[in-house]
Amino acid sequence: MDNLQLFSKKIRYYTLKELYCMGFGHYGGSLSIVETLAVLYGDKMNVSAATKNDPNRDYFVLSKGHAGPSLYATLFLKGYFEEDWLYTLNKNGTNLPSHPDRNKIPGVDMTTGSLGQGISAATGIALGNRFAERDNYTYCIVGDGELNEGQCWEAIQMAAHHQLNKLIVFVDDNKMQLDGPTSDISRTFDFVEKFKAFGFESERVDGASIEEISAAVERAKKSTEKPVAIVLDTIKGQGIPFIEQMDNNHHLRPDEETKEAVRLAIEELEKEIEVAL
Ligand SMILES: Cc1ncc(C[n+]2csc(CCOP(=O)(O)OP(=O)(O)O)c2C)c(N)n1
Ligand SMILES: [Mg+2]
Repeated sequence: MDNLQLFSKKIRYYTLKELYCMGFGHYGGSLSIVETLAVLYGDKMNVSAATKNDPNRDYFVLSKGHAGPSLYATLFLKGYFEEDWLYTLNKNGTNLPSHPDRNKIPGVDMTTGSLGQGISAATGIALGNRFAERDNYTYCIVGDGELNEGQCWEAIQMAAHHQLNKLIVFVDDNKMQLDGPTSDISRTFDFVEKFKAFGFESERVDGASIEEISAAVERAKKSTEKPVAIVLDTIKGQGIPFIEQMDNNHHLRPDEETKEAVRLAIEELEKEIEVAL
């Protein structure tokens, strides 16, 4: 197992542990971005706990803020805070509310949770970095359902207008939103074609493939005039088969039987990580 595969396994393991400990939470959308977080924080992004306030670092905005638990697992693994924080997820007095809070959490660049606003902030951050003549990248993850929000398309249009080639947006196209398939609720049509029509470079990759995501980021970094949208073909609940197969895994409050299945999945991941080390 290579380093990024192992890193993604650890992110998935700690994400499940956090949610298991809390007793409920956003399982589906946290799990579908694990491989992307592994590629970004394990390889592509110029970030570290030691340089968290350096304005020349890369920036990251989790626009689909309800996936906070997998970002927190990643930031813990990168040394931004201690493990015990993870098990206070969403509890009274916690530093880790269910959605990212930049005033509480080291390594979080933007407070998110109100869908549509994160991608707008990411566009502003990328524009600010351009004005400051910085050479850094701004990365953002939006959800497919989130892209129903009109505000997203204002930001996308503005990013293209300003030729923000150092803005790289990932669309977590897991085809599901809060209460059903995105295609039933408000059809998104072809994201790649839509982003291209708005003035972005865009391509679709397998969002479970670390190799494909890595290669897409490398191609994105070659863009000289256009921002880039990488559309991730993902599965809501990705990597945990019994969760993938649920009709609705957006927010789970597991009963005893499901809790036991989550516990076994955590145990399984722990074994796989031990074998790989
Ligand atoms: C402005 C706003 N409206 C509604 C919500 C409630 N909400 C939270 S998650 C979600 C569904 C988002 O779907 P998607 O972007 O596809 O997320 P994912 O499938 O990755 O979980 C909704 C409607 C919100 N957080 N913000
Ligand atoms: Mg979705």
